[in-house]
Amino acid sequence: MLPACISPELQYAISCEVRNGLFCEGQKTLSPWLFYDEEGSALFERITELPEYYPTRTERALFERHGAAIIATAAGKQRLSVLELGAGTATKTGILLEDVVRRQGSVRYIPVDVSASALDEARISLERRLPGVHVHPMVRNYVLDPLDRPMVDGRLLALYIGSSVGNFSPEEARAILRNLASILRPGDALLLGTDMIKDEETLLAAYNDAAGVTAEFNRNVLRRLNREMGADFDLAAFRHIATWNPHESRIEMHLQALRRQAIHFPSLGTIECEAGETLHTENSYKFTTQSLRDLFADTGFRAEKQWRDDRNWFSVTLARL
Ligand code: AVJ
Repeated sequence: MLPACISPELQYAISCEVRNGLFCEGQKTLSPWLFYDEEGSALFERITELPEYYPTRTERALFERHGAAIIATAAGKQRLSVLELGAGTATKTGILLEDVVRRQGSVRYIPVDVSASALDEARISLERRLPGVHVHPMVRNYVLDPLDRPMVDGRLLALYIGSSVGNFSPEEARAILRNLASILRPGDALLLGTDMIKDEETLLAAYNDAAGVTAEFNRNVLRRLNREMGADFDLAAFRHIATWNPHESRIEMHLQALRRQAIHFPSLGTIECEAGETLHTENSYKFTTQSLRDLFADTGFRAEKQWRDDRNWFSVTLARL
């Protein structure tokens, strides 16, 4: 493996996460944005194609069926530019951008993501497939570095889809939407995609796939810390766990130490993990009609129109200030 080539800013952000999350008393945690290095982004793409992982295909079907209506509602009689938080490879977004191009001939698209490799893929594939789409990627952690309003004419449509908001606690989600609200102007819109609470078996299967891709995705964060911080995690000494926490309405992913072990970080020191102790690597919050309503109400948005599949598994809401 080649030595990591990452910016000093990224190196510093990763180091802060490790210091705060692993060199602490109590539950050890790592933030989910750490999953998305080049390998992690590729593993996530594989997750979206798994039979058990219903969110991506359910949301895609909503875009295929209602994309024209979603874009017509967002645009009114104005021209649209599109900003996307956590765009990744923007595979589903292409469906909506195609609807925008059909209406207005071309569109300025600003995808924001922590993964430069995912954004490269987004730009290359979108510009090849949809010549009217002009892509201006921004490599950025939208939580650590709040957004500025991009230079656009006409209305801005902010996409926050794929239930990415589910990675954040109710308080953090509110902070993110308030920050987004601060860069929107009257007439602009937010399209929020949220995974809904459903039977536990379906939820658990989506994060415990039979092929073990989610387990690899989860463990990849350790490989990243080995590569980018020179840590010495033994990946085989941790197992993937996903559980449903009904009190918090969230799936939790953890990495559980199979034996007592010490992990060394050359720049930070050594941590100890007891046998059975877990590193909490992700929360994926699931929503109800009411919790979604509260989220909008608390952040100054008003839901204008909502699209759901017939099982009510996923919902896409267009909201304005
Ligand atoms: C990208 C945050 C929406 O929570 O379902 C998929 C990430 N983690 N499988 C999700 C994920 C494990 C995903 N989000």
